Amino acid sequence: MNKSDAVEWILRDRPRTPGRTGKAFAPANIALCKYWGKRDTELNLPVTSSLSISLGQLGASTSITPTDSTTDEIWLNGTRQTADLPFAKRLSAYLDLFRPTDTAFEVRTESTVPVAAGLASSASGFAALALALNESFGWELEPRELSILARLGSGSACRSIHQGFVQWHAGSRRDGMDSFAGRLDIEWPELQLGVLTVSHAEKPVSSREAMERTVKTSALYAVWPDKVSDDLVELHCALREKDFERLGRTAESNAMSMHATMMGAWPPVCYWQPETLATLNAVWTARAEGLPIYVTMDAGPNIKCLFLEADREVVMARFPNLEVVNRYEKGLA
Ligand code: 2P0
Repeated sequence: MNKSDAVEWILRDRPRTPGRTGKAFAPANIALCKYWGKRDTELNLPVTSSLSISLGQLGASTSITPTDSTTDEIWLNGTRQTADLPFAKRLSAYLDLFRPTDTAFEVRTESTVPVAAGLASSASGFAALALALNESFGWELEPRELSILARLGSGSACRSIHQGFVQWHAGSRRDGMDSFAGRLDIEWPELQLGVLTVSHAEKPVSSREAMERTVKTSALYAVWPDKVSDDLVELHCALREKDFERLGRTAESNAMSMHATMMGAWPPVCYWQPETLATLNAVWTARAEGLPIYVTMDAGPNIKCLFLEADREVVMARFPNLEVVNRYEKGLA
């Protein structure tokens, strides 16, 4: 099955002509248990389930309007993205899945994720686009179906359809119709998340490529699915019992294990820079001295910290560069 077949199935009884401008917002998300490795690269079907926190008002706002032009007109943060740029190419290719012949789109995306925070990702972008398309075409799809459509753009985008704590169920069907994300019925406003930015440099290897290389060549990948199964059980217990140390330990161990699998690939993938290790050591020292703070990392050199609201002042004093994400209000705190 390819992406077009999946779209045809989901939209089988839905309108196929866009009617009006569709507008939507979707949050960025950070995984506590990572998505790392695909069982189907065409449909972005993961080997394992994953679990994330969505970032409130940090994300992407997208509007989409059908036009009678011959080419898409794509804007990102007020700047026109010409058709040769990777951002425009990837977006237009996604729109090809939905467009009737002779239809182009004007797409305007504003990202409220500060680039400096090192959180920029395709997840909120494709989730916002799927939601905006739903409005423009008048599909009235369920969140589960929207999550599947967002996944076809980028795997982790399926989690950005929801706020709060979100689980992406890996599913086992070859057509991916059971691989979608759902919101967990858990609130934990005291749980805080902040970013320590080590570098803004573009990543040397895309996460897509790194994932594929890891699955194909890393002997360590064989243990990853079992590690994820254990960590998901731990995370669910920690979330249910609001056990911060259990949550932090599991999330940190999960992220470190993911990086270990990619370092074991050939050629090795290492996103860490010298400052990454220095920052990790600073966090580990603070923790050894009694500060409850844990880290998670994605496919890049930057470090995301987990801590509790009660420790916010001490954490900020120790890490003045920490950019705290306020999941319940607009922007960075
Ligand atoms: C995650 N990452 O769970 C993991 C952790 C990066 C490290 O999801 O190829 O951009 O578009 O499905 O979603 C980044 O991968 O990859 C990602 P594609 P995506 O957040």
